[in-house]
Amino acid sequence: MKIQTIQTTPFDDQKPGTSGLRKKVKVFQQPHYLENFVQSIFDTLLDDDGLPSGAVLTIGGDGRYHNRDAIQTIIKMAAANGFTRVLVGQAGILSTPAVSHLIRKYKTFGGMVLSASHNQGGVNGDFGIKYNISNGGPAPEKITDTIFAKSKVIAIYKIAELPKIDIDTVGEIAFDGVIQNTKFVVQVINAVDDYADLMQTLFDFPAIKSLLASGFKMKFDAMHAVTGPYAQEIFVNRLGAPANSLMNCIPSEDFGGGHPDPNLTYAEDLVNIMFAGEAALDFGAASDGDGDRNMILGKNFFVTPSDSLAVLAANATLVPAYKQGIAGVARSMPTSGAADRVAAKLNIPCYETPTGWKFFGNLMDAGKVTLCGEESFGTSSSHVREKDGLWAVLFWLNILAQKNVENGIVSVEKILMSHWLEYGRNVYSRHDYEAIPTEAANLVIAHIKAQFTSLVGQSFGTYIVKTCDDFSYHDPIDGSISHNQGTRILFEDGSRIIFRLSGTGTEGATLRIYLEAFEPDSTKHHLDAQVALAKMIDIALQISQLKERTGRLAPTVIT
Ligand code: G16
Repeated sequence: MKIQTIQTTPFDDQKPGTSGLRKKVKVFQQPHYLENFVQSIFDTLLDDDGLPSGAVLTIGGDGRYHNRDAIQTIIKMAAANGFTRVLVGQAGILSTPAVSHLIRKYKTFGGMVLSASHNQGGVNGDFGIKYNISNGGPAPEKITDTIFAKSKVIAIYKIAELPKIDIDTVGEIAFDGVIQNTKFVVQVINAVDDYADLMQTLFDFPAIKSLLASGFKMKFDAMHAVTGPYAQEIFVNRLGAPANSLMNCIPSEDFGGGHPDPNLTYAEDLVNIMFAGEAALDFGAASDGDGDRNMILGKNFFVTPSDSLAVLAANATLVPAYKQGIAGVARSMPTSGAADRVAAKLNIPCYETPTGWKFFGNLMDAGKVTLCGEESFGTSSSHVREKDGLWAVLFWLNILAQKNVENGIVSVEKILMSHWLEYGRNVYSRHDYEAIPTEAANLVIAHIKAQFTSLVGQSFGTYIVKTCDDFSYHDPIDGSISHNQGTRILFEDGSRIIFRLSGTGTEGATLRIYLEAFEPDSTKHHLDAQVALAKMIDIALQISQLKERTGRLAPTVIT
């Protein structure tokens, strides 16, 4: 195998965001753009102790436009940079949690995930790339900072001269290695089986199978994205759900022209099915582009991701994998405190981390937490080191199956109502203002911060501001500190308003407002969150002057 060393010049915009590098496809298609970033990753890995002999790299993506081309390039660069084997998902497809599982199961050195997650795909859409370390989780900030630093000074990249590789046929293709008498092997693996097997070890498949056979009706929406084949194997082939329990399950390069973000706005078709009054089904769920997010719906009922985490934690012992109990829970700072209440009752720790799954890795590796969750539709456990959409769906089905056996038909809504009766309700909503000019968004944040001192002690109706700050996280395991992780207005009664700029968008800035108020009174638990939070929403707009400063009169997405 011949290795080419190609001269290149740096791009100045390769700073990884909340989850890897995400840009428009057209940006990634510029000559050397992808190669520079991949080489910067490899240079970062080679910096430490170098690659161990026999290092294997897992590669897979969500099947979006540019996935196949990028995979061919990464395979050749992996060969040139000292990997001896790559594991590639068939057709280049692997969900993010499946990559995490494969890294862990086959002890590969790391993995490349090609995805812009919930962002739109297609030739005019987004592409992304993320490196995962040997624990299966996203590279921590220490590594992503180094990758960015390398990308700013890169002068060459290395790429092997290899023919176009067939990634559609399961099997192995061996090439002569860089060093004499060695081989470089491309191993194309079935994308679904290992992951489906893992799920079967965690959950009570016979109980879920009985539930689905009992007339309980569900619909899973893969949003034309990566989980389609996984859902077919798990729900239909292994759990016996009828084929019409699935929708949009054939992955497409542009996600059917849609936005593969499982929320109340972009999963509209599923939402219409689940909010069809009497005709609505018992259970609905959706996942995103790369399969790590999940949305859970009951009959005419939406479960916020924050509540979902709390319900999973409270009911974990109903699931075989967690029947001995959970070690602890972690949630991102903007996620509601519902899980904290469960943790307190279970007498287990609850950690508050910045937004981004990478912050959970250390806690899970140290055995401090079992379940983690984020308000951004992410929930998972230490079975992998990523959030896991289908895992969350199966967890809910397992809980429902178990409660049905014990009590007859128990709806998702009933589970939430009993949960709130026991713990109180952390009423929660997130308002997103997408694609606003970056400068205007920065000015809104600066305007809020300028009021940090004057706001303290101010009353807004019955709400009195207790403190304002920028959230910082001190990692209890490695001691690292992450600053500027969200601007918080905290009220005397525990209510919160948080402002944060998204780290995953590719167009202008997305400003997120997170709103939370605690409601102990069960006669008010049925209230719509927008109604219950109306005063908080007013306060957020008043403090931020968002309408005046951006000209936006309403959020793009409300969850
Ligand atoms: C990514 C991260 C999540 C994080 C989310 C926040 O999600 O993996 O851990 O919560 O971004 O996004 P933002 O910075 O836009 O608020 P995903 O599903 O896009 O990989």
